[in-house]
Amino acid sequence: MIAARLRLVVVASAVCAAQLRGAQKRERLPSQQKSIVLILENLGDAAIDCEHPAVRVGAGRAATISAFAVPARVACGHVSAAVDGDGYGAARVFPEWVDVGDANAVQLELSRAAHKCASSRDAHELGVYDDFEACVFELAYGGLDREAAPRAWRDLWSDEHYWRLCERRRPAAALRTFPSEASPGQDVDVLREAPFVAAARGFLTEAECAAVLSTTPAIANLGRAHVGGGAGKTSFSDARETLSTNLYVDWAADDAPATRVAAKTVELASELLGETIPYEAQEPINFLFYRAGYEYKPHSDGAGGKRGKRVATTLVYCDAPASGGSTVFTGTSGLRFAPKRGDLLFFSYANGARDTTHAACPVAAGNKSTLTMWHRLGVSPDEPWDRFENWGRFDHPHLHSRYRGKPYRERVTDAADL
Ligand SMILES: O=C(O)CCC(=O)C(=O)O
Repeated sequence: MIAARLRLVVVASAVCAAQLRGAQKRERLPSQQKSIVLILENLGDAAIDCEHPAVRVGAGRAATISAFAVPARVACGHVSAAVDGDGYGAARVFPEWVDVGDANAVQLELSRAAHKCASSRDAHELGVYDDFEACVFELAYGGLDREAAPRAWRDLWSDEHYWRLCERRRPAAALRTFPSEASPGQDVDVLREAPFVAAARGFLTEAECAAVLSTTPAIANLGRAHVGGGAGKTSFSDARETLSTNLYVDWAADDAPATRVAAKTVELASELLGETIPYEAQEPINFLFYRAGYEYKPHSDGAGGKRGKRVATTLVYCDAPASGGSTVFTGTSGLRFAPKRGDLLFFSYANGARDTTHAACPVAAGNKSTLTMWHRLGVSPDEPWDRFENWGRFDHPHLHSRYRGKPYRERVTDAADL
């Protein structure tokens, strides 16, 4: 029973926390300290002493977030563990070990609590709270500090609306379905008419995904995802927590797995856009890999309009998460797409970015991966995509390669051709 667990409190008043944050600006933290918000939770049945911050963890105390420099190693009683991650961390102290989680673990714990609160049956059983967030803070880790918890909720989930969109919204149903001409045997589900969003379920087989992914470096070697930083530099993005690598399509190698998959994807995207997207001279395919807790916060991919700019995106999900990790559109009406393995999602912003802000919700369990393609009109091997942006150099070895084969849709005699 949650209520019966023992909790540790590290009490830090807002004033005290603000002073400490100020102090951190002036002084460098000793290397054995981290500037994160740490939640300490005592799951043993006796009080324990924790060092740094020196605190005695008594029975029946509520867990509290401490918003100041915390040790890089938490030691409570005779157990200790390294504190992981940035921003937020949680140490669950058991009598014989400490289970340390990073910001993702805190985010998922907040979500677990929110699910309990959202269920009216549980809420009824668990009692009446001032409001939804108060309920979440009461149930997460058995009770979070009422001053610091709203900040954690805001930082990690934005707000209740976003959490509900990711976690509670019914996945979008097809408004209509039609057979694709570009991909014979493939049905397309239209999920929204304007701006247009559509899904092609089971677009790639496991074998097609495996063939493409065999060309990527080992997941362990993937760098943190980067986004265009403007002014000729590349920057890392806090908004995107994924592993990422680029796949450079060589259009001259028309039988290579990545070329075939790219051609198949571009053909479908052309059909759905109603305009012929050139195969060549596009950006590389961006492969994103998400582990539990990874996400991509709300963003837009482009605004269409001018020649050479992005007009549409396709995402092919080669791994689908067991739970969480939906792709959501956060605009006024909101839309949630819960991918299954091999599905493709298409959305257009040819007529502007309005209502195409989207996000990858945090993966709650399992892994997720996408092959993302951003489609542009008016590019060619002589005028490739990077002529139209100032995002710095991407060393695309095949940027000027040309496709000499038949268009993909003419090559396909049946769905088993790949
Ligand atoms: O992984 C997702 O669900 C969304 C990915 C995305 O938004 C992007 O690659 O631009």
